[in-house]
Amino acid sequence: QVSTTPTPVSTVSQYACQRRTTTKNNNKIFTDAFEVLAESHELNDMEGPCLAFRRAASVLKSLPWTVQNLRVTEDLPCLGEHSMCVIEEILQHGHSFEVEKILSDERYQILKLFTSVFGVGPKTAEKWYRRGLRSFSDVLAEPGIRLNRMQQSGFLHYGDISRAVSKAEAQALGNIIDEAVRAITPDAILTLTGGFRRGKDFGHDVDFIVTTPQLGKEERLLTSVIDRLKQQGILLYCEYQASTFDESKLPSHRFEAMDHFAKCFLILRLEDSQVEGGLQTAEEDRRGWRAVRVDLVSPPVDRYAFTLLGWSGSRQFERDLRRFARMERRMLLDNHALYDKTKKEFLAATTEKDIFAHLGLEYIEPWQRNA
Ligand code: DCP
Ligand code: MG
Repeated sequence: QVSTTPTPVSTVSQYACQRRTTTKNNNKIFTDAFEVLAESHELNDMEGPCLAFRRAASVLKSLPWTVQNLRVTEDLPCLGEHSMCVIEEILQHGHSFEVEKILSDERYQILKLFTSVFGVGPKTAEKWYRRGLRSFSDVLAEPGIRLNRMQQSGFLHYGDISRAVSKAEAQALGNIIDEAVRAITPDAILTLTGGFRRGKDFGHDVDFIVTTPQLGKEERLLTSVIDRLKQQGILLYCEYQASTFDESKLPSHRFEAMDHFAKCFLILRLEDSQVEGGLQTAEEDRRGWRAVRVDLVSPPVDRYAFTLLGWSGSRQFERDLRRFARMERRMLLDNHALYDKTKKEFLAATTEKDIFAHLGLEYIEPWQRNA
């Protein structure tokens, strides 16, 4: 029996936006290892190696088959020497010693623990670690530390919001937001985005886009929705950021920079009775509710397609869309706009398909963007 590769590896693109990646991952054993390596480099502020491992993981996620020997990986893009060594270790021993070492490293474990709190990023985690703090009780007992409002809510609702949100819970939240939005603007547009739009069964939060068909009418929408959720007594936390969107500005080069549309980061109270099939755990069942992280973003309707594409993810898919636009098309793409540097003009779009067409890319469905 000759072992052949079902898909010719030479046809795999280096850009995630030219690959179709569903939630079915045939190479989880390798991609989990790469993600640990990426995270470890991220926590050590080493952006280059971090991105290299993220790209390697993303390529393997797109394969409709499982890597069974090192030879097939030689022709795949984005797999450097280091990644190949990790694959070889896993093929030989079933796990990678380098990854095991990171996972058992105290500093890695503590930084992961601290950054798992809503509002705590790598910088803060590092600061706490350097002060000698090693647990949540250390942090909460340390006299010199002043938690901001986001971090206070992060600790307060830690158990709830560190547990995954199910599809049924996302659906229930969709109904709540829909009711609130429609009470304010009956013809408003509400779209579920983020991981759930890509067909994921679980997420760390629920992301929605809200806007109005009439340009400019969206400006007051988000604050009205927030007021209504507050009146209903289900707003446990809210950070609202007003729009700083300037349509004359060129799309941003930096991926990690957030977009400038009005948005809010919320923690909402979700009642057991609102979820089909009920809440997840015994504790929540007893209590009758759980806390959930929800993000709302509100672009003007003429930017809806860019926002939808930008917030649907995955992060790796978004990174590569922008990299592809810049490197292959001399265009700048972000959540606000697409700009052609050769023609020196903005390219309008009303649907995601328009944006793919402007970029000369085959359309990739949301559930194929799990890169
Ligand atoms: N996003 C972005 N830039 C940021 C943050 C997010 O472009 N600085 C986009 C990409 C994400 C999407 O928004 O896919 C939603 O962000 P999440 O962090 O909620 O990611 P997901 O929804 O994909 O994952 P999860 O299931 O963990 O919520
Ligand atoms: Mg999300």
